[in-house]
This record gives sequence, structure tokens and C-alpha cells, in this order.
Amino acid sequence: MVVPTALSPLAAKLPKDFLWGFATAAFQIEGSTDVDGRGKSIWDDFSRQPGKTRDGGNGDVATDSYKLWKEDIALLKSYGVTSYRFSIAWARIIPLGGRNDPVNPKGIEHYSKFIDALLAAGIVPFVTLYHWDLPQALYDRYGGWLNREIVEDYKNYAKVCFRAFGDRVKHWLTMNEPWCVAILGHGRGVFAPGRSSDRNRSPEGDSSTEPWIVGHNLILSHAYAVKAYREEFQPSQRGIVSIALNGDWAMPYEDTPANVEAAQHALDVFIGWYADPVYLGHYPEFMREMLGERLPVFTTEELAVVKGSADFYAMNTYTTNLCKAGGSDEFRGRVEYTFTRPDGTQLGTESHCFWLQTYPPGFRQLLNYAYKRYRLPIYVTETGFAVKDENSLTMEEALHDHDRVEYFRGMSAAAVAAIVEDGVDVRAFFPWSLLDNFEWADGYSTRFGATYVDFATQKRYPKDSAKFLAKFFKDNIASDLS
Ligand code: GBH
Repeated sequence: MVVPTALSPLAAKLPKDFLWGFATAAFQIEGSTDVDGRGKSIWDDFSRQPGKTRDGGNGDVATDSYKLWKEDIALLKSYGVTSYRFSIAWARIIPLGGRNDPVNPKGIEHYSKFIDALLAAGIVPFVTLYHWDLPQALYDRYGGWLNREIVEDYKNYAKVCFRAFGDRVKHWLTMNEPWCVAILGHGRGVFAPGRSSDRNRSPEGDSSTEPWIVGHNLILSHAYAVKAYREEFQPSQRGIVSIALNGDWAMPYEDTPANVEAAQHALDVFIGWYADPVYLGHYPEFMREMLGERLPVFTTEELAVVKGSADFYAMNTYTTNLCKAGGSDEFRGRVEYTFTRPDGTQLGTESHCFWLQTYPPGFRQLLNYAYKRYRLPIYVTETGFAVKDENSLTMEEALHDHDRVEYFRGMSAAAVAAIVEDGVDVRAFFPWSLLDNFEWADGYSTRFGATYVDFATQKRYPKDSAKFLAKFFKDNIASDLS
């Protein structure tokens, strides 16, 4: 691998239509959970249960973006973004979720106005249909993602959105990070609906079988929604659709055959579990080996729908893990993760999260890996950093988010190097996140925003990282004039 070098200003230019903007998700920012006919999502009550979030925070208010959406758009505009990745709350569109349940006109109206305002501001809407906020009613009715019923209900919901917004939305993501839905929601039990074999955590759940069933139903739901889009909407609407997959680069702890193999196993479980069926038409061999009959099987007919069910590769990536053979955790491909190198040094800069350190060279490697293996343009749909202990700083201090600036400096340079020097076709870059927001099981104790949110007043203040990103893309995306 070539080491990133300083690029001449000319070579560093990204194409004119390169998309950059911020990413968010409905439940993490909207609040207003009981207005305009919204149904409950599985995160509503889950986050209110004592012990489910680190600081007891829930999504009732979040960054109040359901009300403050005009301010959010003005902020995006002030940063000069060309796109904004946000998600639609299923339970605002169909409060009870299912295909025979009523559509909520007020939900449609809200997102419709929002999309119009983005377009009026010159910002391309990049829409996620599902970012973890399943309608509670579908979980109560049949167990949500555990049940094959969900495939039809999800497809129906997706079609409602394509029909309502597809005249203006040309970039769709069916799901965000299915690995997290399956593993964190139905394996570790740390995310809603919180199922796990660990009876201290959950009264029900089977971590050895349920995540793999959920994953299977997520893939089918994605694929049948894409089929519907392609048959009924894409010919006239001319948009593109994919699925956002989380996946961090996996580096052998030491260069031994066992560790090299371990690193591949980690990639197989985090990425290949979804990407191999969707892009290549089969589950990774290693997953079949590891799980045997616990990994469901696609019928020939299903496989024909799954294979090729994405128009581009949507990459969410945050870090790099050093991988050691000999682990027992199936959710990590029986691989042990560490950030501590054999010589005792840390791989990168520590963050507020146990799973995250800065390591841009790994991002460049991952871009190369994904492009070579899946052979489609890559849209980086999430990448971001939580500064260690940022929440205990004063706002004045927090605004100077040096470690986040350095993170984005490295990640943006790595993306440019992958494009310019390695020939990887990268078409978008969405830092996570526009705002400090509801960080799931961390509540509000972990801040990922490039904009500081004072949750007492809901006022927004740009951090240094927002200024860095705004300038970087202003300088590096070609304009009509250059
Ligand atoms: C994203 O997920 C989410 O899309 C977003 O909503 C969230 O706010 C943001 O990141 C910041 O967390 O150690 O084996 O349990 C993050 C991706 C993937 C990061 C799984 C943590 C844990 C792997 N996550 N990873 S493990």
C-alpha cells in the first residue's frame, strides 16, 4: 500500500458532483415523539427504561429537530454542504407500521416540506428509510425483524416513501447498519428491542440464533424493496438505491497466517454477512462454517432478488481493529480485537468510545478492499469521532475539538488518496454527525457532532471540526469556475 503523500492542489480536486454533507438519523435528532400522529418506535420505551442508556437519556426531545428543522437546514447551508443524509421515521409515515395499516398524511407532509426546503437550499437529500426505529406495533404484533412477515411490511413502507418523495429524492438507503440491528438489538441486547440470552439483561432472546434470523430478514426486506423500486419507480424517477453497511478495517495484529485469516473473518462477519449476498450472491463461506444450520438459507428465487440489489456501495466506517485469532465471540467472527500493538503502543488517538480510535490509513485500505471486492462506486455514508470526555468540558473548550479535526483531516486525506492515487471511485463523504445528538445506549454522554448542542437551550454552535470540513470541501471540490 502506498503511503499517503502531500497532493498538489490540482490533483486534490474532487469532481464537481462529489457529494459532501452531514449524516443524522430520525430518532437521534427529532424528538416530538408524540405529535402529528407518530406511532411509537421500539426505541421510545426502551430508552426510557432505567439502565438502558448510560445517562438515563431518551429520545423525547433529542435535538428537537422535528421542530427546529429550518434551523438545521440553515446550519447545513452555512457549512456549504452539497448533500444531507437523514432518515425517515417509519412510525411517522405508518404509525402502526404494517401493510394494512393507515398512512399518516402529517408524517408525509413533514418530510415533504423538509425535502422541498433542502432542495430550495441547493442541498441534495440523501434518505435512509430505516435507521433502527422500528414501529413498536410491529414488534408487538409478530416480533419485528424476527418474523418473515416484516419483508412485506417493510416493502410496503418503502413503496409509500418512493411514491411520496421519489420525484425529488434520487438517493436512497434502505437500511442503516443491519449488523447493528441484528447483533446489538438481538444478540448483545444493548440496543432496542434489547433481546439477548443474557437473562440479567433481557427476559427473552436467544443470542445464538436470533441475530442470524434477523440479519436474513433484513437482507430480504432490503432486496424486495429494491426490486419494487426498480420495477415501479426507478424507470421514471431515475434514482439510485443501496444499503449502508457498517464495517471497520481489520488489520492482523501480527503478520502471521492465523492473524491474517482472523482479520478476514472479522471482515466476513461485519461486512460480508450483508455485502456478499447483496453484491456477490452468497453468504461468506466462513459464516456457514461458523454457524452451520443457524445461518438461514436463501431459496433460489430469493437469491435472484438479493444478488445485485444495490446500485452502489454505502460505507459507514469509523476505525481499524487489530485482529488476533483465537477469540470466541461469533459476533466478531471469533476474532479478538485490540488497539494495542504488539510493542504496547496504541494504534491511534483514543476517543470517548471503547471501539473507536483514529487510524486513517485503515480507511484507505478499506476503500481499496471494498472497491476491489464489490466493484461499485463507494459513497461514504458515515464516518466520525467522539472526543474523549468532551461532555465534561465547558462549551468554550468543547468547540475546539482538536482530536476530531485531526480525525477528519486524516480521513478526508485518506479518501482523496484512495481516489487520486489508488483509483477508487468514491463519490460522497458524510461525516457523522451534524449535531451532538442522542447517541443510543450512550444517551447524551457521548458527543459525535461537528456542531455543539447546548441541550438546555437547544442552541447550536459550530465546532472547529465543522469549520475544517467546510473549508476542506470548499477547497477540494471542483467548481464551475476552476
Ligand atoms: C453509527 O454506528 C450509527 O449509524 C449512528 O447512528 C451512531 O450514532 C454512530 O455510528 C456513532 O456511534 O465492539 O463488536 O460491539 C456505529 C457503528 C458499529 C460502532 C459497531 C460500534 C461496535 C462493534 N458501530 N461497533 S463491537
